[in-house]
Amino acid sequence: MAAVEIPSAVWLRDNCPCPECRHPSGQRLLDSVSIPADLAVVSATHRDGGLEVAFTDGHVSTFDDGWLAERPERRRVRLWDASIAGGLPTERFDEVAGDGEALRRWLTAVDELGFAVLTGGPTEPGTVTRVAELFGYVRETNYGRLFDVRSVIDATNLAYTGLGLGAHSDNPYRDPTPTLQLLHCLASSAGGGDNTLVDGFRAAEELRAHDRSAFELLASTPVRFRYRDEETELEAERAVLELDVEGELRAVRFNTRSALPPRLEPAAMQAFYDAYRAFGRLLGSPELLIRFKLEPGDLFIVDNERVLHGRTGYSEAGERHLQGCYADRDGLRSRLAVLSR
Ligand code: NM2
Ligand code: OGA
Ligand code: ZN
Ligand code: ZN
Repeated sequence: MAAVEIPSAVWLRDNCPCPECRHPSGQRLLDSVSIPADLAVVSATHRDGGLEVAFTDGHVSTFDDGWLAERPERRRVRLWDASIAGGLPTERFDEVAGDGEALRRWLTAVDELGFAVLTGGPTEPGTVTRVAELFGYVRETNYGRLFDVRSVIDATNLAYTGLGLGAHSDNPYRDPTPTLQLLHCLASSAGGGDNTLVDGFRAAEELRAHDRSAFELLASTPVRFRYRDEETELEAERAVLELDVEGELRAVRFNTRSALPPRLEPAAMQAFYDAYRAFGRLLGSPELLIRFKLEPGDLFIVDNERVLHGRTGYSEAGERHLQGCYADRDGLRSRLAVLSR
């Protein structure tokens, strides 16, 4: 008899796989809360690769050894820096649109690196939402189901000017913040307008390693973000660095355009700006940042809670026109998981 460690009786009873306790859909029929605290195991017998357990409530369950040994896998996060520039995660539009394996590779890059590029696509308006629909659902916002990024008169957002934009995440003033952003290039004959990307998690880890108190300050100081125009008023408060229960990075939110003035005590103010400056400098550092020019038909997608994007300024001569949309990461991960089955 192999030695299989028996976890708590309540846990075993709660996770009984028999048809009385589990619906064929995989959902639990048994009410976990109704299991008495004093439930005990009467006997446990190992046979045929499984463990048969009898409980004091009269129920008998059989657990597969392999299932008992399973541990949830941690998601693979691959931090990157400017040295990735020679080999950007890139797929061809036609392949990703037509073939599950190319789509799976593309989505894997987004999942692990927080961004990916698609080249050789059409320059037809609306392509960006078509790409989002390959893996999930478009997240409609006040900017529309998709939005045109080009220079306009009376711009309501700096994105709609020819100005350069430093590394930022979009819509930190929204709750919840969209977790994915796609940008598709329709025209790029204007001089300038290169795109930039930086791994916010990589920059934050650098800060954690070299200036722990700055890191902790950015993870614990709430920052309010706001966007306002004629028919919209959005506001949300979040730390620049958000950590999960294990202290691992969960999200980075950085957008100097829409951050409201911090209202801190004078001593805290200085420390906050020092930390903010240190992080902002890392986000702009040539060791971490990549820069590339989208050709008409090209597109990139970023995990908007991890990889920050920006652009260099561009001239009014020639044309630069992108279309963007938002989507959610859960849909992408679901599609990736199904493709990986
Ligand atoms: N646009 C491009 O989050 C932001 O305000 C950045 C977003 C206007 C949808 C720009
Ligand atoms: C945006 C943005 C970058 C660009 O629209 O959110 O950051 O390349 N645009 O114009
Ligand atoms: Zn059962
Ligand atoms: Zn943006």
